[in-house]
Amino acid sequence: MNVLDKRNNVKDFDFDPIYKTSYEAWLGYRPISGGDTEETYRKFCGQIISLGNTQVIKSAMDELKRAFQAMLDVIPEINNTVDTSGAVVLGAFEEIEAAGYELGDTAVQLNDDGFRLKTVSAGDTSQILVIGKSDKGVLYGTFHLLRLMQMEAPIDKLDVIENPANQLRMINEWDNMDGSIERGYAGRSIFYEGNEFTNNLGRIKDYARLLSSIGINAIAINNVNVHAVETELITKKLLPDVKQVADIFRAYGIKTFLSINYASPIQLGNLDTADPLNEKVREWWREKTKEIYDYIPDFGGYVVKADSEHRPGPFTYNRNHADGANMLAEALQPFDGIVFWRCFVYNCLQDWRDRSTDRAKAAYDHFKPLDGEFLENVVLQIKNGPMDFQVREPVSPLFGGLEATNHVLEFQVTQEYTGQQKHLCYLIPQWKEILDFDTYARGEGSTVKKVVSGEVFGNRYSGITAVSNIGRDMNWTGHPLAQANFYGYGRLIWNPKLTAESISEEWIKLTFGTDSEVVETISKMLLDSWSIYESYTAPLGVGWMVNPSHHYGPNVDGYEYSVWGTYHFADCHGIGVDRTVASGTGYTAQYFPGNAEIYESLEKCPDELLLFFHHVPYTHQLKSGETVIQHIYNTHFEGVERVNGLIEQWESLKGKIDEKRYEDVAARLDIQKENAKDWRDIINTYFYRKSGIDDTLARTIY
Ligand code: GCV
Repeated sequence: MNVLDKRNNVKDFDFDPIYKTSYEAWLGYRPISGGDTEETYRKFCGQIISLGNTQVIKSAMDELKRAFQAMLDVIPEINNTVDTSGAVVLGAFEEIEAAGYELGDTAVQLNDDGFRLKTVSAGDTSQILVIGKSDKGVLYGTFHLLRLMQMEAPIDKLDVIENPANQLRMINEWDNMDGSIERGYAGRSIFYEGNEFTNNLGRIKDYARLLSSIGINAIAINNVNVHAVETELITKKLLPDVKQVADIFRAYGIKTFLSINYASPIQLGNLDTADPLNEKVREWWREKTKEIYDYIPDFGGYVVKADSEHRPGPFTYNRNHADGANMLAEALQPFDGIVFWRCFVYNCLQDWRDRSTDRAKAAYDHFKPLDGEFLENVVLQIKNGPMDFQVREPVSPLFGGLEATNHVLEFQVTQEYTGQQKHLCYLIPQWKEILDFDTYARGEGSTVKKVVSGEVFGNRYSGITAVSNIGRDMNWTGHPLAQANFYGYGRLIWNPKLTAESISEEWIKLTFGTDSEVVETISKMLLDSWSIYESYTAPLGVGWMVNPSHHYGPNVDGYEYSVWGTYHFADCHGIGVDRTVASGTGYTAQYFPGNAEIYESLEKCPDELLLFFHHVPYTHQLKSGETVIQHIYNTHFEGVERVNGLIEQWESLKGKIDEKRYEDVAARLDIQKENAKDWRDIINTYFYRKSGIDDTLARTIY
């Protein structure tokens, strides 16, 4: 089938069978392998009893039908009244209880998006109840059930209750309407082309299925850098298209948000100001917001990047971020909408000669003083680290620091600084470290995961968002194994207690099947990959060292003498950024004492962050016993060897993976190897020349 989009001539769905496994990702629904498992499954799958009739429940039903047909070759009967024969029964708590099932205290055990899966048996027949607190819970429960079935888990005595830890579970698209994606590494946008919507509704629906299968419930469909054309997304010209997309996402329990241009009152409203305290500006936003809700009654709200990287914002009018965010929040408030206001605010026109300005301090310096001044429907959006999604950086001190303001954490699934989906870099272990980090905000145990889930401060709105890694490539993510980051992101933010190991195992079984050699090999590759990537790129937490602008590949001084505030300060004696209170920029003081003391101290600072916090001589001895310079040489030589190891592991799976995905991964690993060699040789040579210190193992350095 080859459907060409009428408007933009964009291929919607080029389902050459060769792409089938790549495209279907973890929702491939392979046939069940037979035996007892299949026997048990057949007892349930002949009938779906749907006790609710919302769009979301219909989506759950469609998914079950699709899956049962593919996994068991059964077309289930659909009913909406209860009988006693085998079935999967779908419904919200009240609906299932009203149908006569005994559910005990299920209702109190479920939070808004939670669900319970329960097998009830009577005589020879059994039914599986998929009970949601709401219809969204039913959908999430359905996907959970299908996950268990695809992994061939027993379901004859199920009694599972799942509640998401985070209530806002969001994804941010950085798609532009010209069809490009800022920091996108998987082809062009599925949403836009040629400054119009693509009308690739089938593709967008499949994206919605993938998102809801991992529990995502909110999406911002355009880049936070809102250019001229995208500014018009909130006008009559484009709102009908936005509505069409929002309709698709709604059926999967996902709310649609738009990134907006802070200067819209000037650019769209012909006002001469966007001053947040100007009554005409406020009125303009109220009217505009009302107009959006006329099209999309459950519109989520706005995402705003203001006063950051040349985007307009309240600073132009000598107002602060609370003034700007509150103005929008007030307009959204009658509709229960929220505004995500990003904290990625720093001076991007810094003078590299000025050692007193520290980009890492900026977000906290801007937002901590405003804590408590934001309206309740303002949600500050904070990147996981103080810089910008580096392979290694500390956790942003705003987590724990903000006590009286709703906020979410922002991850980057797209691999801007972690190999751009050419390198294998499974990010779940990194995100787990971040979520497990203890902020000490309310004493020991105030981990980031508890802060962002609202547990520590009791926030009304809280959760996690992330920059998407998908595009129009038939496998969604460019690198077939980068699907694991997309999948893992959703699973982890639903339940941050899941281990990286269990998430990878689940993803592999769903995506490639349950063969133990395949599962073990890919799992090992994934779990090692972040550390491998780190080993051959910027050392010891110093960050960057990438080519300017596109950020791919090594360039040690790429940003050293530039305006962006990202420096390593290497000279012939040493390297690193002194961020101590004692002698540096004072950044360490932004943490609670439990962390501040560790980061401030050269002795206590963990090796992996040493150069983020301290400037040290190349001969400084790490806790590992190596000197800094020898560590640099060793890790960079080892890094390339470890990439060779990845290649060998993958080659051991030849014949066990379908050819298309096998070849796609093999090709990416070759690229990774060549690029890792560049990193190794450029970094080692640079530091050898700077320091004049030989490698103790006398390996080749140029
Ligand atoms: C969308 C980094 C990226 C930019 C991105 C920005 C942001 O600077 O390189 O592409 O812009 O972060 O998060 O706003």
